[in-house]
Amino acid sequence: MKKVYMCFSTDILHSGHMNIIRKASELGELTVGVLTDEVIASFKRYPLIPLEERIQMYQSIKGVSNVVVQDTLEYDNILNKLRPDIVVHGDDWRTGYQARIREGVIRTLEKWGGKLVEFPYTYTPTEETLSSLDQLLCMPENRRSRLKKLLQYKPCLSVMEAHNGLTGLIVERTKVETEEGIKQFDAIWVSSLCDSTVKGKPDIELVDMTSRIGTLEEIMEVTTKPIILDGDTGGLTEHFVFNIKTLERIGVSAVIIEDKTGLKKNSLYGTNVYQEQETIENFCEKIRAGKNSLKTRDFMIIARCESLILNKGMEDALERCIAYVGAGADGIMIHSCKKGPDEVLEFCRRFREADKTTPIVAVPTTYNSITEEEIAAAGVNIVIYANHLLRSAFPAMQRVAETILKHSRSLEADSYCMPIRSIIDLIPSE
Ligand code: SPV
Ligand code: MG
Repeated sequence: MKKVYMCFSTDILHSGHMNIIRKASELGELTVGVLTDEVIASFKRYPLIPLEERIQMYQSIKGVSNVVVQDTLEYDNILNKLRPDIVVHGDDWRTGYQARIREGVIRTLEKWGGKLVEFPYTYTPTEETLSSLDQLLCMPENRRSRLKKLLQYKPCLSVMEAHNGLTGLIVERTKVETEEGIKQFDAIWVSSLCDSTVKGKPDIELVDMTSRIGTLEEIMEVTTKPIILDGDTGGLTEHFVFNIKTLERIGVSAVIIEDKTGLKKNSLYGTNVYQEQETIENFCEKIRAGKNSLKTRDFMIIARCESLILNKGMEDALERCIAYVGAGADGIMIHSCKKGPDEVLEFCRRFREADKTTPIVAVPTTYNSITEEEIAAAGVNIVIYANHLLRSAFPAMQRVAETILKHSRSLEADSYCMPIRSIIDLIPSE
């Protein structure tokens, strides 16, 4: 009997998968390879059903004789081990990064005269299927836990700011195809700067938590990705412990609080404005109180250190971050408003000498020539693009407003605007 191999990344089986499994099992003894959570997270969303359960799921399907784990996106290792006569796949993987994987399969099979059999991919999910999957993904408990899981499986997460439903949709849906696969943002940053600025308010904790939660709800309504909230200073500890419970309950994954006290101003002012840093002792107390008020292990409190912003030096930054982790912080954010990445890179190197595992967050707004790969190599686990959707929208809107004023009509501005049809199609009707 011929040995047949197929690999799956899906955690939701539909009739298209079942069809192809049935056809594959008719060719011989079928072994199904199940991709690890880590591999799946590297090229699409984090799986809803963990590896162990997916293995059981495939084991119970009629026609599947064996189930094995495939721990790379490429098939070479597993094929060399199993040496199947036939590999089966849908015929929908001939373009983009998948074409490279397909060619690898053909090359490896050639070594022992094996062949690739491709069946037409027959399934088009209905709107209902897609929307029920989205509804599952955005349930608070599913969304909340996903950031911690992603951190386990990806060396560095790419996070983009959103400040309302529309920008949330952009972060949710933007995808680009690269050599490595489909790239998309891993999570959403809800920035205090952007949330304040869109309301025409300064970034001084003037926009209160009720309003910030309104923004979060608006974004959550239309997205599924995990959310990191910029919690400013966290406010009074007595208020922080209440607010954090609300954030956890509604499905936010992490809050980042900064070690400032008094009237908080935006960090990108650097030392141009007066800013008081909180004592290590008081800030640690706030972290401890926050951690004690949590109900789940999913929610992360990330401590943001402003020592480099305030020119307090590297030693101060290191001492503080190590103390914050000691107080229970689930991650640290090191901020800098220098033009180059050197001080952040030095911080990461020295912090990693003392602490190999606590996630480091960086916000490369001013030192923006560094790539995600470079900053990840220094030990950073989360890169936040903190204000780019707002900063790109503002000049576009201003140009249109000026053009209309100048010409006393909108004709000249039309080429700067999205067609009406596209704007209507942007938002699903249900
Ligand atoms: C924000 O986005 O509100 C931040 C990051 O706190 S920064 O503006 O760089 O301080
Ligand atoms: Mg902020």
